[in-house]
Amino acid sequence: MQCTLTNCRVATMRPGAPYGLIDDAAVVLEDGLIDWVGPAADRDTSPDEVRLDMQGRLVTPGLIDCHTHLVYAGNRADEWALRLEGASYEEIAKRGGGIVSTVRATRAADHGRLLDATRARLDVLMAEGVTTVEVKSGYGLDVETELRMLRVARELGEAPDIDVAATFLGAHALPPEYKDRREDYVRLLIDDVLPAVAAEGLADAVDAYCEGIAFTADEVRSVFESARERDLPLRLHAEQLSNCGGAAMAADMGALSCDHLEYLDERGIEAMAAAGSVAVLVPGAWYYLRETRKPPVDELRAANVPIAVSTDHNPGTSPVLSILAAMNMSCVLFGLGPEEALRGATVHAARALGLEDRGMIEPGKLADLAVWDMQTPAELSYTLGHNPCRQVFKAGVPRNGH
Ligand code: DI6
Ligand code: FE
Repeated sequence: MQCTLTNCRVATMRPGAPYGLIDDAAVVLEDGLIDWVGPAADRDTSPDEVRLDMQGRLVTPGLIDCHTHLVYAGNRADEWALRLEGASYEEIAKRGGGIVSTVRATRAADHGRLLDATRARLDVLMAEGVTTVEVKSGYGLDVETELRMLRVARELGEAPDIDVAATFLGAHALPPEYKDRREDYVRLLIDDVLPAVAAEGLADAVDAYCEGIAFTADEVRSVFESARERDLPLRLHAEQLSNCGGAAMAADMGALSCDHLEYLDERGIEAMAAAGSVAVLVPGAWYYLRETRKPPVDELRAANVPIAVSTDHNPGTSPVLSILAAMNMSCVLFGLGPEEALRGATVHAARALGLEDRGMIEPGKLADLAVWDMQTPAELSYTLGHNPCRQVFKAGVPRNGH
C-alpha cells in the first residue's frame, strides 16, 4: 500500500539543516516504510495515488521513549509525601521502602492486573505521538515475577500501533529475601533468571542499576558478561546519585547507552565517546529528587556523545507519563536546546535502543510519524501540559482514534 502525505512541514531530523526541516513537503509511505521525502514540488505525482492533506501541520518521526519502568503495580504516593517532609530517597530505600515496596506490590499482582495497569499508562504515552517505547523489568527480582513483567511487555508490543523494546533489569535492587546475601542474588540472576528470560526470548537488552544503594560496577560486570554471552545488548543506570564508575565499565563493554549520568566523570565520558554509547538524560527523576548536580551536558556535547531524553517513568523517582514534559524539562533543567530535545526523543533514542531503522524521516526507515498542530518543532518542548498531537502513523498505518 502506498500513500502520500502532502501539505506539511517535515522535521526529518536528518543531519544538516536545523531539524532537517523541509517546508511544503511531501512524504511517501509504502509497505510500512518511508519511500520518499522532499519538497512537494520536486515530486511527480500520479493521478491515482492516495493523498492525505496534512493541512499545513508539522510532521516528525514518531517519538521514542527509550527508558521506562512502565510495568508495576501500586504506586508510591506515600513515599512521595515522606520525601516532601524531608526524607531522602536513599533513607527510604534503606528502611525497606523504595524499589522494594513496588516489588512487593508487583509480586502480588497477576498477569491481567499488570497488563491492565501498564496498558493504561502506555495509552497516555502513545497519545503524545510515541510509536516505540522501551519497558524494563526489575520490580520482580525473582524468576517468576521478572518473567511475568517481561511477558506483559511482550504482549503489549503485539499491538500493531506500538513497538515495545523489553529490557531485563534483574539487577535493580537486592530483594529482601537476599538481604546480606548479595553474591547469592547476583548468582541467581546469572544462573537462573537471565537464562529463563533468554530461553523465552523475553528481552531485547539487559540493564542494571549501578549505585551505592543497588549494585557495584563489579557485580554489574558479571551480569553483563553473562548477557553478552547471549548476544544481549547492554544498558546501564549509571552515576545517578554518586560516581560508581559504572558508565566507564559499561561503555568499555560496548553498552548501547548509559542513563542518568549526573555524577559522570571525564573517564566515563571518554569511554562513552569511544564506544558510541548514548547518554540518556532523565530529567524527571532529577526533578522529583530535587537533585542539584546536573549531568555534564557541555562535556558530552564536546565529546560528540549522542544525547537522548526519556521519561524514566517509574513509581518512585519519576512518575512522569509525558515524553513532551521530559523534553521540556531537559531544556529548562539541563540546558538542552529544543532541537537537541527532539533529537533526544527520536534519532538518538532509537540509537539507545539499537533500533537504527527509525527515528528519522528518510527513505528506507520505518514509516512511524507523528503529526502536530504546530508550525515550528521548537513548540514541542515549549509548552507543558498540552498535547498538540493530531495523528500518528505506525509503520505507515494511521492509528485508530486519531
Ligand atoms: N530509575 C530507576 O530504576 C531507579 N531510579 C531511576 O531513576 C529507581 C526507580 C524506583 O525508585 O522505583
Ligand atoms: Fe530508570
